Amino acid sequence: SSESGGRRGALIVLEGCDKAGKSTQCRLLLEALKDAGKPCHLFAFPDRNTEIGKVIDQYLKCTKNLSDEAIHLLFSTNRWELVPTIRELLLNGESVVLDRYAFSGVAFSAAKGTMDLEWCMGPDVGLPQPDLVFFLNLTKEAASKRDDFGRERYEKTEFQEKVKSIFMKIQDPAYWKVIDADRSKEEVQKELFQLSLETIEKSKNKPILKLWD
Ligand code: Z5A
Ligand code: MG
Repeated sequence: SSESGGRRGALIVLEGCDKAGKSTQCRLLLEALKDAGKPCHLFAFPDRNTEIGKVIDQYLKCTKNLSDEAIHLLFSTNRWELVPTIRELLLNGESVVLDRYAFSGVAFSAAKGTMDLEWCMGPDVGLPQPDLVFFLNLTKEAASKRDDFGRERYEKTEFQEKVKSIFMKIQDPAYWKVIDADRSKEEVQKELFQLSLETIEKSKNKPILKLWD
């Protein structure tokens, strides 16, 4: 658009271990970017508000059962339904912060052991590729101490360890940054904010690439 001078916003994703502080940091990052005069928007996956998101919510709360393949495809569809919105914002010069993305989709499904890694990546091939992924890394001891751990379907320590090993396998150094999340909220926030500002600057004139293409 004329307002952004043809420059696009950055796509910044927060991924990581369960209870690592992704949602907390997403909110803090959005506030800090806005205060710095950077237009930005926040979305979370799963987006539990759409029709598909409501089914995902029931699955996670164990009030509904679905086959491993079916829930995997719904998580992916739940991302694709937001792609036009995300692309439009980026092209208008607004940055987009995402609380989880396709990496969670692959890691949680592949950790079940019933679907191979390549099959799991398939449905998300071609999504907008992030300019930066923060992987919030938390030790399992620290994770189990955080509030709310263990309430939903996947929140078991052993399963979470498998998930983490798959995150490590699918990381791409082109945009992946591991962050020590076992620090205070403020310390983590400072690091994410600085790195995000640099990425917003660097991404301005780059095309939006396709994930895993
Ligand atoms: N899932 C999937 O299978 N496939 C997919 O494609 C996608 C997701 C997208 C629900 O996701 C589940 O869906 C998830 C993956 C699966 N299953 N698991 N596990 P979700 O994103 O809705 O999950 P959640 O319930 O929001 O939990 P979370 O995201 O793992 O938590 P978080 O966002 O990382 O943490 P938080 O809510 O910001 O913080 C947790 C607590 O720790 C809270 O009390 C904070 O105040 C506290 N906290 C935060 N930071 C700190 C620090 N630095 N120190 C101390 N305490 C802190
Ligand atoms: Mg969260």
